[in-house]
Amino acid sequence: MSIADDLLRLTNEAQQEIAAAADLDSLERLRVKYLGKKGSLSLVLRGMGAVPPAERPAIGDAVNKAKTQVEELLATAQTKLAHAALEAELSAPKLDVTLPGRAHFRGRRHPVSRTLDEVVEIFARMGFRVASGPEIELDRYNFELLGMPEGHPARDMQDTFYVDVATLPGAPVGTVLRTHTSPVQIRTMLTQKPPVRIVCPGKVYRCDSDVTHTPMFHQIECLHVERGLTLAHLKGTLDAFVKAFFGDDIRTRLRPSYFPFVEPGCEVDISCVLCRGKGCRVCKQTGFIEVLGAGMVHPEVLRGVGYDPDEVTGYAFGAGLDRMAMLKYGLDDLRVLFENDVRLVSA
Ligand code: FA5
Repeated sequence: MSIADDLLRLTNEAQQEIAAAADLDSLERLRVKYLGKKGSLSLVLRGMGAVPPAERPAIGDAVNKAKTQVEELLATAQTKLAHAALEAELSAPKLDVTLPGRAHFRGRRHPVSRTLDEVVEIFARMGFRVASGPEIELDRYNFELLGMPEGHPARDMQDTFYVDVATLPGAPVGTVLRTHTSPVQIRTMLTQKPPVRIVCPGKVYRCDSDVTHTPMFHQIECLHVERGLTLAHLKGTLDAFVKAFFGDDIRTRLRPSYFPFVEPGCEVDISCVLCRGKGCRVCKQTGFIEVLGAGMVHPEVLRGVGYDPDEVTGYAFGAGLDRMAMLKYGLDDLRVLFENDVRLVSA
């Protein structure tokens, strides 16, 4: 068989295979098969040694023509297949409306921050101003001026963290992490003449840890000193606050209790916000839950800050904001508020 016959056979074969190629990859394999270095058409040239020199130019010419012909066939097929691939991609459905939607997480403020803001707003509407004091407090303000001198048993109920003055140069002896927000009462009254009407929200610290106690927690202190205030003003303010925060059907109950800086003193219970007073596991079937300590400011405390207890009287209370957040948001363990659970801050 002559070289010319070989060329004719090869180009026919290439034409058929290229026409049948289903995709661009198959086409590339055919390009290598016919035009590659070791491809069929290149191999034809290797047989040139046996061709008489006079015929070689004509044969070379024929091989080049065959190569050009195969190249053109490949280029045409490639354009056709690329176009078809693009068409297929464009017409394939891109939007699958049956897929479940992707949730977008939005943040929101921590339950304790929300509770704090809401409580402050309620008191602002009742005419109370916001006061603040340091979290690292003097023993004198945290205990002594509140009727708890050194050795007083009531100090044990608020076992605290004492600051080691050796590691804090300049700190006076008797520096503590405040155990309650009540020292802000003292600081305010020492710098202000009556009438006084303040609330003070903030962090406090105690050596405590169980389902309803954490070593760091938040309180809001309320102090009102003016002429003619009685326990009825305390009860009325508490009622208004609790109803505004938990709902109109929530009742308050005062139980006698002891705090050295008030006389009389009381614990304040509210009807259980979960069972609305019917009795449940959280309120231990009593229908009530304790939320704060309160009382009439002790005459000795008033004297200690330079006020005349015959002129003015006052009421005060300190509520646990974390407990209130726990009740409002239905949490059953106080500690989850401080364990960085992102669900608490996702909307
Ligand atoms: C006091 O701290 C008083 N200073 C309150 C007070 C103010 C009484 C003014 C009279 C006049 P008590 O120790 O009961 O009181 O704490 C008040 C509230 O803080 C409690 O009712 C409770 O809600 C919350 N609380 C106390 N300890 C913790 C704790 N470890 N973790 C979370 N909340 C706490």
